[in-house]
Amino acid sequence: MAAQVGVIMGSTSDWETMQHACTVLDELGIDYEKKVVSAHRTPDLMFRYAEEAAERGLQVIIAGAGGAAHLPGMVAAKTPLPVIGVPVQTKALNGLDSLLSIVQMPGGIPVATVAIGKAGATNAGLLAAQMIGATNKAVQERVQARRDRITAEVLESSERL
Ligand code: RP5
Repeated sequence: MAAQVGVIMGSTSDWETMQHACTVLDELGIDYEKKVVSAHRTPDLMFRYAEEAAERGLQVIIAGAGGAAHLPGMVAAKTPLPVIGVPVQTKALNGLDSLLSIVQMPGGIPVATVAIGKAGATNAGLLAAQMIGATNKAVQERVQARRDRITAEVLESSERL
């Protein structure tokens, strides 16, 4: 089946973080593609990717980057699709640089920004699934089943204290 979600990242070094978005999409049976697209190192590819994403059938883009993290915002500027931005944790500034670069978009071009690092990537996968689930009952039910499982695990772990 054609990919519904595009997972892009500025560098292969971002994969350690971005794999967590893909794990969630795998778990929920959502088709996705993954690719390195860099705002600074492959700017022409970035514009082409963003411009063609909607007509290729993608429904959501998850974009992760670190440092001067321009990828999510620039992609958002060139596509009508919702873009979820994942701030990758950096060594120099712990990802605060990535977070501020991604979250502080000017009014008019939104990027749905999640937390720094693994939790953010996981939530980006879930958020993409929830967006698709708004018009796809089966996906929505799988997201709910995942939540129910987490709730049961927490209640059970509390019993073991
Ligand atoms: C950003 O620069 C990437 O998103 C990555 O987080 C960061 C460092 O990239 P590498 O030097 O590891 O390729 O564009």
